[in-house]
Amino acid sequence: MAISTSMKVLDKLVVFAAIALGFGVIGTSSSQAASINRSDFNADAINFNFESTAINNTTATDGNLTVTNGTTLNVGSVGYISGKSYYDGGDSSVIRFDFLNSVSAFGVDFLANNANINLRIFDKTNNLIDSLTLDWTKLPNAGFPFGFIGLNAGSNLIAYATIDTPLIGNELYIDNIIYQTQTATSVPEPVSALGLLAFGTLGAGSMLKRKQQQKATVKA
Ligand SMILES: [Ca+2]
Ligand SMILES: [Ca+2]
Repeated sequence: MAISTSMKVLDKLVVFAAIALGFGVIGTSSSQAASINRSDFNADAINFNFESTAINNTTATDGNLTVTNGTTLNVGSVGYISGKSYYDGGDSSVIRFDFLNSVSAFGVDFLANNANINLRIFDKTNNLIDSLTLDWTKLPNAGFPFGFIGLNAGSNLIAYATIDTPLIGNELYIDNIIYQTQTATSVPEPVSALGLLAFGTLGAGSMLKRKQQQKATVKA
């Protein structure tokens, strides 16, 4: 009786701990996310400009990134858009970017109709990490304002992203996608390296001791 009651309490504690942990992770990723400029991406960030995609293709991919829910078109150079770009299709579709391997930061150039531009980044369990909306009235080229929009999650959490405006039809072209993963730049600290060395020495020492004991046993 007592055991089953304490088991039930334990079960509840585990559930509470799991919920607390889940909220903690979402909270951290949200607070870490921030807008990012193209110039703030790493030198080795990957660029995708749609030039390798066939005109009228609804899917554009570089292997890791796949863009869907629109069409590849050649509209020439307007703002930052040049050569082939990707158009949302003149309907209510929302352009989506899926990453095979999650990335830490993502951004894209856009050419939009007169409407605010919204970028959202999600993790692989469909949690919204962050959302960024740009005010079109503060962008150049009234009529079809253009600019760059990007979000930095701080770590490799971005599994997919979406870009859209509140308009339906003739609303959004994108080009020059840039994304990066956060590379592990940390090196082992001297203290932990020393600790490992000490552990290794201890291990070797006790092995030697064991061998000596074994020898002693054989002799006896
Ligand atoms: Ca292009
Ligand atoms: Ca749309």
